[in-house]
Amino acid sequence: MMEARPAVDDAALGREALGVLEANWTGAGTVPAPGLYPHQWSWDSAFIVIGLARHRPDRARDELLSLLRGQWATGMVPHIVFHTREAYFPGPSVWRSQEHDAAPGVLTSGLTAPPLHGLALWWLYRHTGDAAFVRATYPAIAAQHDYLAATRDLGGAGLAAIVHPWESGMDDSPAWDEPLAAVPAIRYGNRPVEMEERHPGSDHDRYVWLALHYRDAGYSPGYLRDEHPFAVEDPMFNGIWLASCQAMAELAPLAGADPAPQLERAERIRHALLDRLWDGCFFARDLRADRLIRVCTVGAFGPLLDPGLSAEHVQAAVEVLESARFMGATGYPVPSCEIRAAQFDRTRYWRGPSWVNTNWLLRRAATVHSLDHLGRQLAHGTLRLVRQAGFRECFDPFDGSGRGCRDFSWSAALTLDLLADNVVQ
Ligand code: 2M8
Repeated sequence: MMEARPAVDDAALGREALGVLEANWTGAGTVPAPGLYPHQWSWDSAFIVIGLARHRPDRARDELLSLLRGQWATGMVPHIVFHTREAYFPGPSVWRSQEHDAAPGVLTSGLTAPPLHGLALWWLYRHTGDAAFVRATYPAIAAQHDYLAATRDLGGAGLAAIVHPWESGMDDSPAWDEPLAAVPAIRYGNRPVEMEERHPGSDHDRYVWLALHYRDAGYSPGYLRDEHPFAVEDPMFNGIWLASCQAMAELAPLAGADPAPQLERAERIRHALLDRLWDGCFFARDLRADRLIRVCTVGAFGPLLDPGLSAEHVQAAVEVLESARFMGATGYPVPSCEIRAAQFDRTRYWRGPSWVNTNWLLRRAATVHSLDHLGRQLAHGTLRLVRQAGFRECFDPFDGSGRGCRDFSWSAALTLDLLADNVVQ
């Protein structure tokens, strides 16, 4: 059932969004949502930087700096930075980052997340012209890219592999079902009730198994390369990385850096995406089983972020996106899994619901390829969702009702960005 919510005009919606971000600011970073996510998450922060760039550039800068305080000496930007003592599972006692030489003083997780930060920095510069901030943060983000190239190119072709579903940001996506089946499901103590509700079945046990084994191997690159059972090349993670490489190449002169390495990396990612993940649509590749994972999720559209993707591939991917497999049959953009797949579930987190962040990324892709009609549909549909249901974590793609937690930061932040483009409903 649709939740009752008064219709609000753009100015009121914008004020509400800023209010959510203010309430979720801890003084050291923005939490994705109070209660459920009480720390700082990596790609959430990048979306928050993007959303605040035109409204609160000061806060956007603090958000990025705060996240980067969690960066490891290896260049790895962790998926969670723990700024508070609030309980979250798996928390610092699981990750034990403080026992690792490369970890910073602040406690963090040992995994990474989609590397959107180069694009976020570019976005901030584009809207503020703050070259000094680019100079200050460019080296950290360049180091993040170097880490991915040096440690995560497990397939050897230029793509970064994720080694845990949490690294994709799309935790319960059906794309991870096959590779996860190879991971033991051992119950580690009692799980919090909300975990049980969000991840029914044994998948969460497998997530914990993967995290503990990586930790116990000392977060070692050799273990990832030779032993870790979960290694996947994901088109969304790599599409985002490619966009961040291009963004960093544009920013390089401001930082006195050479753009060539970023451009070369972007080129390699583009070719590898097509060589290794394309078969009429982009799919993730399971590196351990050495095969494509043939379920089409919203992640399939990540490579559309590349302005250099050929017109032929853009057209083919957009046809799938606009077809009855995705937004052609739902009332709202964009279901997180194609609706005809057996695994599609409109009620389950990342297995069907629509998300503001993936809608925003696809709208960005539409802008990059001058697909104005698609861009408008994505922006209008997203604003309709938050107007009707509030800044929820995700939404039912058929009736637009809200799901997951409330006052969710990236839903608020990216609404601000959409409103700033004067998108009228
Ligand atoms: C979700 O992930 C966390 C684990 O990192 C969880 O399920 O508890 C995902 O939606 C992820 O994309 C997001 O960054 C995080 C915080 O919003 O929540």
